[in-house]
Amino acid sequence: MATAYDLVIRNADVATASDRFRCDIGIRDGRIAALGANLDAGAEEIDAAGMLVLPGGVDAHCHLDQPMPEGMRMADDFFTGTRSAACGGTTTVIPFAAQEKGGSLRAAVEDYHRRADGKAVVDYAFHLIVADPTPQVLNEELPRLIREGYSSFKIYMTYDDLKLSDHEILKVLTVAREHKALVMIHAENSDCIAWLTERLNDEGHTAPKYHAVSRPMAVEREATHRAITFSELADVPILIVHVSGREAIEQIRWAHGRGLPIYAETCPQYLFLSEQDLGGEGYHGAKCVCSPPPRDIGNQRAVWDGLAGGVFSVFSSDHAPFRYDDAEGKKLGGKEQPFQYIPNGIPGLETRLPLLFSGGVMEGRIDVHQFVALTATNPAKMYGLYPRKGSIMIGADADIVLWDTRRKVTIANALLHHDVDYTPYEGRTVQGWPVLTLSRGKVVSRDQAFAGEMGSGRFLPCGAPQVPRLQQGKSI
Ligand code: DUC
Ligand code: ZN
Ligand code: ZN
Repeated sequence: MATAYDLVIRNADVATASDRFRCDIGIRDGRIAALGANLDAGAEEIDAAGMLVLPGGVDAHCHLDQPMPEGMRMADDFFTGTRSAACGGTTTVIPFAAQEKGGSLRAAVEDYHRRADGKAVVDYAFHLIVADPTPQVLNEELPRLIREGYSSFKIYMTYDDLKLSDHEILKVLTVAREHKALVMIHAENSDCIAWLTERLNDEGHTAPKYHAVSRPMAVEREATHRAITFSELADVPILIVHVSGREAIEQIRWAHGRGLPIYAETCPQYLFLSEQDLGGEGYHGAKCVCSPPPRDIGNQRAVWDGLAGGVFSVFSSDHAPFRYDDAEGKKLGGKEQPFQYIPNGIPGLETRLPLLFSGGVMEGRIDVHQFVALTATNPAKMYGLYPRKGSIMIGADADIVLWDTRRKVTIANALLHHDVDYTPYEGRTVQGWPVLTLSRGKVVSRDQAFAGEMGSGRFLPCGAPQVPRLQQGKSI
């Protein structure tokens, strides 16, 4: 007998960014075909009784198999990275196709497709990284790539091989405004970091903990304010990525008070790690070296308040995977390095959702709707993937996660599915875990084990970012 659906999830307690309801979910051809009571039989059925059913997570800031400077290598490729995502309840990832200075953006995109193709196990889109905004890039490559579905790009105010001058940033923002793209900004003042680093080195301070000293909040605050000013001058919305604490938040609140369209992202490391973690025994602090660095407990609280109070639109992992005990990772060249040479970044794709669910929803700091908005719906909207991704509704892809809100898990690297040899969250117990993940109606993880298939993930061209002021698109 023909069945109405390929799969029916029965007795689902569904939460979206706005609603909570009980229903069965009928899935056909990888999409949600029906939401209702007592749906007809499916070829397969899953009973979700007792589980919370949420949209699959959208991790809009993660780095996978990104080409690195000579001698350095990211630990995760598109297979291990997206496997880890799936096991942590994330069904869409948006990593970065990075232009090299002197290179073409188009070449970076083509290279990145080769890296993803046949490997990803969940769906993926690409942000671009614009490192060399030549007239050719600004006038031809970027407009064309935006039209083809690469509608967001990151620019850096620091890192010698990536940073843009203020003048260049304004030119990139002008293109974003004209062609309706969203610019993500890494806001730290490069010259201040260089000067502080020199002083620390002169005093013989080279241990990992000095990474945080070389990048204090003032450095992030100043750059955040400057980025806001550029957005105001160019009259275009921006998104400030990986906001770490109070001082940058104050600038963003100030911008909101003036009605400026400044969006902001934060990440687990600013809620669950602190500068103390960089000061661990020996070289172990290198495991938590990322930029901006984790701050202190008071700043963690400020970030929680920002999440609860609407300062932040997006919560991403900023998964930037480097192995610890590895000559291409944190021990670059096979030895312990002065802090300024330690590869920046920490793993977090798989732990992003459980950490926020536990610390946020279970501990009452945010509600489940905010959780879904921050981790799935808002990033899908902001990066032009909604309504295909980011919610549970008829017509959307069947990217669905069953959460066991009673399950307690003590995080251990041995349980995770990335290819990194540590997690900064080792030993931390969380309550609430994604026990079943569906990507377009297919099970990709079950009970903390990978159950998907290499290469089943598809590339997603992004539409125009759904960011109000960008869509109005008036010209100067
Ligand atoms: N910025 C990122 O966005 N990710 C990793 C490191 C960094 O500085
Ligand atoms: Zn960054
Ligand atoms: Zn990043």
